[in-house]
Amino acid sequence: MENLKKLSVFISLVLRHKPDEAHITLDEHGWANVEELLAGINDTGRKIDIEILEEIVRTDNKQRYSFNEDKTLIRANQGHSIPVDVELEEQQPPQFLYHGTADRFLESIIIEGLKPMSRLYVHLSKDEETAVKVGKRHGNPVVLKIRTEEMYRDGKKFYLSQNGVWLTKYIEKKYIEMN
Ligand code: HQG
Repeated sequence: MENLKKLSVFISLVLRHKPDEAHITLDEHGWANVEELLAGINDTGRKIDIEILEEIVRTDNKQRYSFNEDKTLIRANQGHSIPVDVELEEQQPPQFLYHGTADRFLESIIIEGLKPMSRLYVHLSKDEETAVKVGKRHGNPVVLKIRTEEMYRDGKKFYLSQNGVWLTKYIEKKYIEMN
């Protein structure tokens, strides 16, 4: 299990940020060739085969990855830092969505708004509990409530990833609830 987790972290690095690490490339839609990925991962000294990869995809706690229909291609559903287009459909968001962050970022967020930083989008959760978990990854968690319906009415675009994460390019500070 521990081994699967480590492999999954590595696959997430390869499919979202650094395909070079497994000596592969992604196409414009973020797809990696499964055979190339497996060979590339084995080249790094890690041990993986298609059964292990399928298990990682099936059991991932956030459903981070998808295969294409015939399982010849695989990609991360969201979270990329490299510019790929995973063909997300625009969606109307609910009235509010939540962004989990750490208290040490607040000062800067209040001045600059929420930026995607190293990723392609700002990530938002539909409930506060999930946002707390996201914030904890960075330190002492703080949850920001975002007036997403108002943003949408103002023409801002929203996308919902395959695995239920809401994405938008940038959030001006005026849409962040401050009380
Ligand atoms: C912060 C995980 C200073 C932002 C999660 C966040 C998520 C600012 C950090 C996904 C800022 C970026 C993404 C500003 C934003 N000044 N800090 N102006 N604007 N920030 O990791 O949202 O497990 O890139 O608040 O579940 O934490 O990887 O984004 O704290 O869905 O699948 O800059 O990653 O999923 O951090 O997490 P990240 P995130 P996985």
